[in-house]
Amino acid sequence: MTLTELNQRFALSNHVQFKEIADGITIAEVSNKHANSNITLQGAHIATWQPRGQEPVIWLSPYAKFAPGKSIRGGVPICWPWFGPNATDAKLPGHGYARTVPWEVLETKALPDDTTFLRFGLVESDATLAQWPHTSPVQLDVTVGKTLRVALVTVNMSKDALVLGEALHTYFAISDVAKMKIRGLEGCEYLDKVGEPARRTQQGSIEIESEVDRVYINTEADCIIEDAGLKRAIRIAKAGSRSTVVWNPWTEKANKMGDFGENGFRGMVCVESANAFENLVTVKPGETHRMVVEYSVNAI
Ligand code: TA6
Repeated sequence: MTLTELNQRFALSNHVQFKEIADGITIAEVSNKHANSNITLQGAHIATWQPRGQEPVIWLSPYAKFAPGKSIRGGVPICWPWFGPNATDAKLPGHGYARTVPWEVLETKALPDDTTFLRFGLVESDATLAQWPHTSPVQLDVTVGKTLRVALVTVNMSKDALVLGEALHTYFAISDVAKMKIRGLEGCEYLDKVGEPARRTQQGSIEIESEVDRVYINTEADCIIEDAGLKRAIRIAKAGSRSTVVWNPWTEKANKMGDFGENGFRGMVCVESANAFENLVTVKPGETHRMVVEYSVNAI
């Protein structure tokens, strides 16, 4: 669909407009009385979300690349249909392909409370079927308001049960990593991926003073990022997700990645609502699986 057709079919005055921001990269620019958000059609990737009167809640690297087939550093990358390396083929892309392929807009609407609803569907192609030979349409429903609501919905239309890994790999903007703590995972078991993989139990809230890469398992509780610097708490409430990933690359890894900028890692933390490792989801033929996450912000 051309940009003109996209705007004719799906633009909504005072809510949604489509723009091309780089060669081959189109965004839905969402703006309503509650918040602003930009979502790229590639990856159905929420790049920004800023409720009115707030600093941005979602972190986007100033060095993020917007190019066909490339993942974006920051925002809400969708990891699907696997999380991390592919279990059987190391050549397949880490975190699946959903974040780097085109998605189409299926619906936009202004809701009565003046929030904005958008539905995206991943466009299946020979390239996606070569990596995941199953008929399993996946959609992303996004409601932009004072709260950001995101639902990743997978339908298994194939004859076999599917084993799915997934995450909303959300990057949060924080004042400084030294000034925040994460609550909600106290007492949970996690797989520690820094150094020799190990299994540990979380004691107290999470404070970050070096590289952190952890998959907390069997956890459905809300997480709260308490940011003393910005005097706000970001709440992450979820359903259909039993893992939570906490990640900050710290200096060396961030420098190697090349798209964080100097000390960029200090202003972000990923708290990812996921289904990974022993929490992979089995979706039976004909079944629908939903992972739904709501982000909100309160002053502290
Ligand atoms: O979710 C944490 C993680 O899996 C880390 O291991 C980390 O390297 C990362 O995601 C970022 O991955 P990416 O492929 O986006 O560079």
